[in-house]
Amino acid sequence: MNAIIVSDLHIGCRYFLYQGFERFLGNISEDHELILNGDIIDKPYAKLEPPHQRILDLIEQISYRQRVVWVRGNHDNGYLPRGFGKVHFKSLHTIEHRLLIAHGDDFDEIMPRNQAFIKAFKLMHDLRVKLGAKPVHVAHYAKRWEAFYRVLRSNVMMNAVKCAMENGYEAVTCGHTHYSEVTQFNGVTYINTGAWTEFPTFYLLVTPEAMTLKMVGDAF
Ligand SMILES: [Mn+2]
Repeated sequence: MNAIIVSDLHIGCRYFLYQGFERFLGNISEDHELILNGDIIDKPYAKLEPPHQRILDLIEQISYRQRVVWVRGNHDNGYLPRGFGKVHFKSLHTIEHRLLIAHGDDFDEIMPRNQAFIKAFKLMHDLRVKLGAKPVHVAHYAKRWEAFYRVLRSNVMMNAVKCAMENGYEAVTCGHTHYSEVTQFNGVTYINTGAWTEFPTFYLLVTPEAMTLKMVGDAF
């Protein structure tokens, strides 16, 4: 079976790269399952600008011609629009025993326990932008805090790998950290598909032979 997996679109967020994503959707083969691995909507039920709403409409249209699975993330948990095409909403997804697909927030022991810090951090970031710094998504800014970011990333990776091992999966893919990477840990392949809020953007291509993290380039 063939599948295309993306995560962390954050539709509705000002940093969502909707133009690139619209081109990307237009190039997806019909014989591929499209898997949206969490944080697809930034804020459920917020009114969307027309170009962002158009992406949701396109996803709905695609669901009538090929299978679309939406794995919930921490931003879109509980987002179940009525009559949203044939989109399947799930909290976890799998491809045979090859790949476990989870957004990654369940593996994150750092962020939920540091809400006060995260709140202060977001506030500092907002103020920076108001004072004239180049606006970027807060996760993009957080990457400058390398030590903190490394702890966050490896925490998600290690718990994801542990879960994959315990349940007999060869590989696991997550989003959540907004940091694309492929690593091997304890014999399990961990693939993070990054986010569509900053360049470059990525998708995971699954074919019967291979799983490949691809950068979205000129082909899209
Ligand atoms: Mn996210």
